[in-house]
Amino acid sequence: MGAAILTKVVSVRCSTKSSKTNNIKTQNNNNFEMSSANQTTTRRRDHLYKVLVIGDLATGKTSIIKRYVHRFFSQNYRATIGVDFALKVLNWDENTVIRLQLWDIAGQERYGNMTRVYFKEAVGAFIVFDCTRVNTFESVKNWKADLDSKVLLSDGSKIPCVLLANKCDQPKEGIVNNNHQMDEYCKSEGFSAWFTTSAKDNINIDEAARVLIEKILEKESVLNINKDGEQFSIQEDNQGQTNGKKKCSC
Ligand SMILES: Nc1nc2c(ncn2[C@@H]2O[C@H](COP(=O)(O)OP(=O)(O)OP(=O)(O)O)[C@@H](O)[C@H]2O)c(=O)[nH]1
Ligand SMILES: [Mg+2]
Repeated sequence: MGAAILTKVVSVRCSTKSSKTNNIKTQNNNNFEMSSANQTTTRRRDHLYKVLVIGDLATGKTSIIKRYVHRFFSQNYRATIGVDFALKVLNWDENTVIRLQLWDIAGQERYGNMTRVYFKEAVGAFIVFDCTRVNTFESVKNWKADLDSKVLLSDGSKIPCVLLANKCDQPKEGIVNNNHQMDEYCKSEGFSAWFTTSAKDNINIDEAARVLIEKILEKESVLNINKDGEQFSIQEDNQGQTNGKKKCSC
């Protein structure tokens, strides 16, 4: 099995800076106490979030990930087989690093047939359709239902999911042309948000990811993550750290 294995998901590192002049150490019953005067404690937080990218064949899932992670686009179509992985590292704010482990799941997997292993510990998802092909929009409901039936947060709520209407650099077909109808659709189907995107022209991909991360952060207390340690690590096989070309055999 060549899949990257997520072992721990949250890391909190603490560093304490204290003033040399006012820092007094006293010994008390064999314990050292530090003066709290003039100390500032910085909690540095690293989050690793598993995010699924699903949707019909050739809707642009891999292209969106390549654009987001590698700032690269290719017209050539090579269907994903199984699942690929990519890691996007973001300095979210001065104390927070966010690592998005993107699971690029082949459209060939088909909703309903996807193994539950893909969903394990996922905390967010993108569902992608091709706005030039209405049939790929019609599948969105099924992808969403499959997602919601296989993964829930610890409070029983659905994981945040953002809908992407990709290839918006081309003429669009169907209700994606009507913002109001799309808003209503997303509300009724339980999407956190929707965006028209273009991997080709780099439209709205960073924005969509930012909204998904914000929604994940709002749910932080109920995420499906292993919090029994203070460090996380991604164990990968010997092929690099940020872009897995590995196929999950699970
Ligand atoms: N015009 C245009 N073409 C795109 C865009 N995104 C992807 N494509 C093209 O659409 C085709 C399919 O893209 P992929 O990213 O491989 O699609 P996928 O969803 O990963 O496909 P599977 O792995 O088979 O599920 C490729 O030829 C891409 O170049 C886009 O935003 N605009
Ligand atoms: Mg692909």
